[in-house]
Amino acid sequence: MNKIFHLVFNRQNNIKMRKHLIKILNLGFVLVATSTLTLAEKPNDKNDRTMKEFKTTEFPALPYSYDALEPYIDARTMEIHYDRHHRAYFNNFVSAIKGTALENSSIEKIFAEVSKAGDAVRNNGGGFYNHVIFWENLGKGTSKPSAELTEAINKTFGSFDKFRETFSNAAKTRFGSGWAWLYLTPDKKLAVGSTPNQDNPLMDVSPIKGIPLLTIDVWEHAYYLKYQNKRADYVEAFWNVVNWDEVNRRYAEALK
Ligand code: MN3
Repeated sequence: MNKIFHLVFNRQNNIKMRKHLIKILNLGFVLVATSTLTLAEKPNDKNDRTMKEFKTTEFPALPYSYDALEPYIDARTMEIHYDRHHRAYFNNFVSAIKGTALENSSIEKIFAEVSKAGDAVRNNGGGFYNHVIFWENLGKGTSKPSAELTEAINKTFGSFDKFRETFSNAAKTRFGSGWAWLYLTPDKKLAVGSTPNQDNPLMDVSPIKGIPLLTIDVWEHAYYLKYQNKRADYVEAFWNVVNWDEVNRRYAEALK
């Protein structure tokens, strides 16, 4: 089913069609899944669509082809990153929570108490979730920050350029492996920060806390084939392939 999804996706680069398909396919997955990962959906979940994706043992499809983000992110890197690294986190996360009470928990709840769940859940759950956010906030096109997001960015950072510089610095200066984030704090303010390894702002172990809006993976596996040690060049290239439509959607949903 994933393959069909992927094929249709490539032909129909259409957000509405995509959302519709996700709904239909998720229903299908839930019905056919032999052991469903019941990351439960509550009526007031902040990110309904994402939560639905997490209700299945199916590894989520990449929302575009491997070469879609060329030349900024090369096809070989995308293939290895998605099909090996991300898939391994997904499989290990499923194994880590199988047969435990966490199977019946939402991913947000798991992260909110991840310190109790142990390193396998923290590292693989984060590795699974962070990449889903990352793939979705990448894309090629002419999308822009919405008027609401632009206003909030200007208010918080002074200008879009200042925000971009702050976010890029967070990505460039994260020592070792990790992620940089634009996120919405619990008091509904924009903030930029970074996390080590596969941690994210939803986790109780994270010093930065909030709802992720935009992220960049700064593990070497995300850029080494094309950029080698030049993380700064990869971070600069990233701005050419930000899917602002998705960031706008996440922002609007996080504000609710
Ligand atoms: Mn990665």
